[in-house]
Amino acid sequence: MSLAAALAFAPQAMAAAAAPAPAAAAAPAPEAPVAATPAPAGSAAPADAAAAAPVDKGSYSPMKPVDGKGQPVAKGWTFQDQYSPNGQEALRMHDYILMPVITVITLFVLLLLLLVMVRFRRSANPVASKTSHNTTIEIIWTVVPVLILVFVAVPSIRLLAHQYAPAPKGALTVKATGYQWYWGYTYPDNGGFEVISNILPDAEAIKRGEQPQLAADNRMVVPAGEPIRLQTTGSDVIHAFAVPSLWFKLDAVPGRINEKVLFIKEPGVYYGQCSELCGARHGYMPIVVEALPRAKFEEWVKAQGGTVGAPATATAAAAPAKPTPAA
Ligand SMILES: [Cu+2]
Repeated sequence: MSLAAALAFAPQAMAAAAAPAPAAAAAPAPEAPVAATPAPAGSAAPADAAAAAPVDKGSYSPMKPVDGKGQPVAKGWTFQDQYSPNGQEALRMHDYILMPVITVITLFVLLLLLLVMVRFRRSANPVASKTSHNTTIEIIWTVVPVLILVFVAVPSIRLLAHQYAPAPKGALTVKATGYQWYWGYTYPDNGGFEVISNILPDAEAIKRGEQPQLAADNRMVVPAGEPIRLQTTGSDVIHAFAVPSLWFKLDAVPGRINEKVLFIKEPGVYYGQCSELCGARHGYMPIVVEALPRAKFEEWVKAQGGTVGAPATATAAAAPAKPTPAA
């Protein structure tokens, strides 16, 4: 039960974190050199990323987000709509298994409590019973909870297994690197270029029709409808790559690569945030994933100066082609 509960509640906490930031936080911290232009000011940015930055505007323009899709909604109190198979499975489990079970048990216990308080209060029941054992009821209250736990464990373990299924051979690899305090997205299968992604100032985000605090100057663009091998790492401290509407959350740890399959069912813009307290501007390194049809994704890759169609061999070996910031 605790396993399933942990699975179900972690993203909920994220959804809460994604809720509108307090007004006080609305203004970007003054000392932060957030790059408003595509070319990041951060000196930590690898040189080749800066070279790849001048984007060919003719072939790609950022997709407009759809209200309520891939982002928090005003007064939202439950999970965001899910756009990955795992997310949909998990949401079904939450809605149709966990919540009903929790509700029924809670009401049942409340009922028993009320019954005891009313029927067995001292004035109504002056002489207390001395009964201390009842085999039948003891068997029932042992067996029934066991059955409930088994009933919950089956879909829970199945979901867990789906979430950790490895990426199929030939899946596109994308590496998300957490920096203090922005994200870098590397495409080892497409020439190894890196896109640096900084938060947009609130005014600019609103101008572009995006939610303030969640918009970024450059997005992690990926193809929709296919499994992506998403790897995460950190260059300085631990960050976490998390997108609630894609049921995706994975720590980005310096010195190691974490890996999980990201499958986005349909094109769209999906927003997330760094979800591991990583320092002063932890709250200002949003994640924006843009899923495009395969052909449009390839256009975007070419506009970044990347390559398309090369055999996806030696993808792992492609990663260390340039010095990794992680010591
Ligand atoms: Cu972070």
